[in-house]
Amino acid sequence: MDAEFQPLDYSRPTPDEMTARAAALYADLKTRRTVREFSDAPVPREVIEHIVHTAASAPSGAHKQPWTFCVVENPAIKERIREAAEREEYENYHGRMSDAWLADLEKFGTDWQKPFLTTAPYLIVVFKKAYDLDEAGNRHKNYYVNESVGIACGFLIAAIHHAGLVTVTHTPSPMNFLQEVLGRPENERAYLLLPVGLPATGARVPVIERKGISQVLTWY
Ligand code: IYR
Repeated sequence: MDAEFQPLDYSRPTPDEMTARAAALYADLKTRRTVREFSDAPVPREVIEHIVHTAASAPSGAHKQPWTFCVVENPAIKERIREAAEREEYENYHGRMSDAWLADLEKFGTDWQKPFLTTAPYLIVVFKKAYDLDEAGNRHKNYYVNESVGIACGFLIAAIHHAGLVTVTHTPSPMNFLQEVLGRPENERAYLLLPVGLPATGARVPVIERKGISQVLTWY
């Protein structure tokens, strides 16, 4: 069977337009900060829907779109997620993480307590699908699942920032409890947990520096 193609929907920018657009996106995204102090102020569902739609527009291996975005707004479910995450994080901070790791985290002031899991109006739990399950229960392989879902999460974080919201890329470890709490099917594995909302009034962030362009870019 022949593949079906259509013309690319595209308009070519001038070099000046390209430069201006690239610079404008950098100017916006460089102000993004990971925030751990959230306001409980409500955020329209519609905003979250656009953000998730943006994430789901990411490229993926063989266009399998191997992801599910679960948005939790129910306070009782947020509470259960917080309890389970804090139980795991307590163990992480009291023995499972190396001294070097704990030292690397010192400047972020993190600990096992995760109040943002109940304060933020939404928790977006991203699941990766190692394979797809059809109605008959047959497995269909997905490709480059980690790369695909990682790229989608990059889109997601950029979209959250662009909307004027904040998040923290939370990776409770292990995070299989999320599959259980949310009753996800067997082919889904939790990948990232992103609380989303407005920053708390007076929220503070650690003083950090990003690498300069010459430290991250090498021309050949
Ligand atoms: N998952 C833990 C620990 C943690 C690990 C890294 I790497 C960080 O950049 C931040 C935290 C936690 O969420 O506290």
